[in-house]
Amino acid sequence: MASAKAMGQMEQDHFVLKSGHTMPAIGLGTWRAGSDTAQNVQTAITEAGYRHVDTAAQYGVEKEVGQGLKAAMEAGIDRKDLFVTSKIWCTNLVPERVRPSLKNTLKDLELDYLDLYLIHWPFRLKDGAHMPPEAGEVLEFDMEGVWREMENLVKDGLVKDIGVCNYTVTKLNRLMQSASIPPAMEMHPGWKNEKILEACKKHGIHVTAYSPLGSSEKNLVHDPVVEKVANKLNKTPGQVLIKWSLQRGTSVIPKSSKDERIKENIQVFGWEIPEEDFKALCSIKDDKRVLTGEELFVNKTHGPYKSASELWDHED
Ligand code: NDP
Ligand code: 1BO
Ligand code: 1BO
Repeated sequence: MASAKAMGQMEQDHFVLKSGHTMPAIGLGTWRAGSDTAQNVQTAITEAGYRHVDTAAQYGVEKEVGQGLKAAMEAGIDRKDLFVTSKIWCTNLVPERVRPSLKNTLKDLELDYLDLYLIHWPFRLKDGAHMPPEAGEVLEFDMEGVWREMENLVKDGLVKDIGVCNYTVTKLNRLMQSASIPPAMEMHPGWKNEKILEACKKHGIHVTAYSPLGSSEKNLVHDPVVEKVANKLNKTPGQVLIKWSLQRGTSVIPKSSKDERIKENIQVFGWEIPEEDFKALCSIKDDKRVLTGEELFVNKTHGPYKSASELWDHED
């Protein structure tokens, strides 16, 4: 189990990726960010001090994120001081669609490069696939071919780093020859995801924890253990959950559409969760993922994936 002082990274407000590039430890999440996204991004950067924003083509808010970034840059923030992540969606996971997808994302974000481009999920969907997918809508995914095209984006300076999300140890091992793979995985005390974290650590690969508060569905801010630790440390439950992720050595991308929470969620430096409280948080029941992928990729009758367990290579 990760210790309270994972890799001595306690007070670090950034991580250095294998490529040598720096990723700010706290990023603003933008999934289901809603109509105030542009304003939220601007506030996060210009008022709360965020320098990292996580988005995705599939979130449908890249244009709004772009407006927020633009406003922040007009207010004097340099592009080079920002870390912007986006993700390629499952319908575009064929080598010839990688570059056009990135180009669309850059156009919507009004940027000329991304700091990090991620494979959103390691499954390919047919255009217009249903939820759950109908027969024949989950297609074969040429993981190596797509990855080679992602590497070409790095070579051409369109993207600084590339990475993956929602991978298993099995799938990660397939990509292990590649130099730099920062993955994003669901991680919070209610889903610690130890196996992939340990596998990445072993290979020196940095991990970002997504849904660090347990997302909307399993929000852990009212968990009694989290509340108890928060009261003891005179912090909010959200801050305790975010700090827990940082102390495991992961960067973290909490989402909020509320200015006061956006500000609260980055006030996590200059203090620490003591070992005993960290352990208490780790003992919260490690139930199951919030994001199982089932509704996106499982067709119980026709497959190719007939259960969530198959999506995760039976590692859960
Ligand atoms: P989070 O764990 O960040 O939780 C967000 C929820 O918590 C919202 O309902 C938000 O409400 C609420 N919240 C935020 N701050 C606080 C606080 N301080 N106190 C109490 N409640 C709070 O969930 P997400 O699933 O959004 O994950 C974060 C980000 O990770 C995503 O937005 C996305 O960018 C990324 N992600 C990536 C995935 C991938 O496959 N790569 C998958 C899932 C997420 P409100 O907005 O009203 O404040
Ligand atoms: C459907 C996208 C899940 C959050 O990244
Ligand atoms: C892999 C990291 C995602 C951060 O935005």
